[in-house]
Amino acid sequence: MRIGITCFPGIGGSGIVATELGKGLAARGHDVHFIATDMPFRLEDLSANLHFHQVHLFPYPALQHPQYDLALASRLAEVIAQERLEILHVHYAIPHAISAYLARQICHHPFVTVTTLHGTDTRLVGLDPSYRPITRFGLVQSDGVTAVSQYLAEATREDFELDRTIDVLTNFVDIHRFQRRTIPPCFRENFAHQNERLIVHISNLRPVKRITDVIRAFDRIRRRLPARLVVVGEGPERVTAERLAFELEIADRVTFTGTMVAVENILSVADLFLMASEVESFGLAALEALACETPVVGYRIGGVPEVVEEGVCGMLAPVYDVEALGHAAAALLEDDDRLSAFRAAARHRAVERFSEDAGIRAYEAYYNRMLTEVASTALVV
Ligand code: GMT
Repeated sequence: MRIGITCFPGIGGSGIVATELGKGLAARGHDVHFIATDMPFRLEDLSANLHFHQVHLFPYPALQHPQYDLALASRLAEVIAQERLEILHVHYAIPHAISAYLARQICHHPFVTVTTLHGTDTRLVGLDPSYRPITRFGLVQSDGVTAVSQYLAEATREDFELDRTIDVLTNFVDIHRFQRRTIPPCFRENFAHQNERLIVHISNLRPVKRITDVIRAFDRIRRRLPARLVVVGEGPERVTAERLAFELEIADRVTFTGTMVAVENILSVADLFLMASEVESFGLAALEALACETPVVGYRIGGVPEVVEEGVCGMLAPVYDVEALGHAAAALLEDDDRLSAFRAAARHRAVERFSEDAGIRAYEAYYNRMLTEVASTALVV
């Protein structure tokens, strides 16, 4: 198949999923074209059937704001016609589903559009009154709409009063890259002593991740057992979180690393992955942790219970209950037998339910289904 993929290229779950999908499809012989403003993060290499087409924004003072959606639509129409793409798969409904719609109006070459919802696109940004009508329109116009969890599919249908189908195609993880590796002991010693539990949090440190709850929960954990916390990622809440660690007099026990590209290394030496998101349609970082045999403790929200099997490979607490979050984590870390059972179950869950191979095959099947359905609708019309 000849497939176009559009995503936000920066570090973020939706871009990572889109990139891994594109790489996997290319490895299976499909001709894949990324169309984005920059080379997506994690798209390290291009090849004979893995291409990148840049979207250029023309800044002009009279326009006031860069017209990303329009520039993207123009570029999509060009690339689709030039490469004779059969499928255009956009990740993140807003504005990508609209740009895809516009590209179809411009381009004479027929193609099928697929929009994958990642969460904040329809649950947060797209629901704002300033964007709701256009987001709904984009969802209605897309030939196929998929969501990364059951929760997200149901919530989006409800929020936008849609009677169309939203198929669930869950995120997946590269179980070869994300597995517990043997790492030289000096790496772990950077963050914790041998007798201390090592807790890891990875996110883009946005308000929705409630990083201060992570710090407060860790404060409760370290009162019960020797432990250290590593916070990986960059974002607007970092300064507040650092200040809180200082106020709680635990700054010497918390390391902020900034962005780390090879997160599988820190996950390989971690005892626990701690998160406190108040909204999470899936939780890709949690899945990467599970794949590395690192149990997850977080709030029971959104799609997280679909990823983290409670009481088997992780523990979930009521949202905003920092006390319960800290207690669940500490109780697990205090129990060696339970912790090792959880570790084995974590890897098993990632491999059995969310392997990249199965995930890519699911999208392949979905594209084929869409091509057939759209072709038969065109015949009926
Ligand atoms: O919230 C983020 O970390 C970024 C965001 C994105 O779009 O890049 O993540 C969303 O998509 C990820 C991939 O499908 C999901 O794993 C995250 O749960 C989702 N974030 C939220 O729903 C807040």
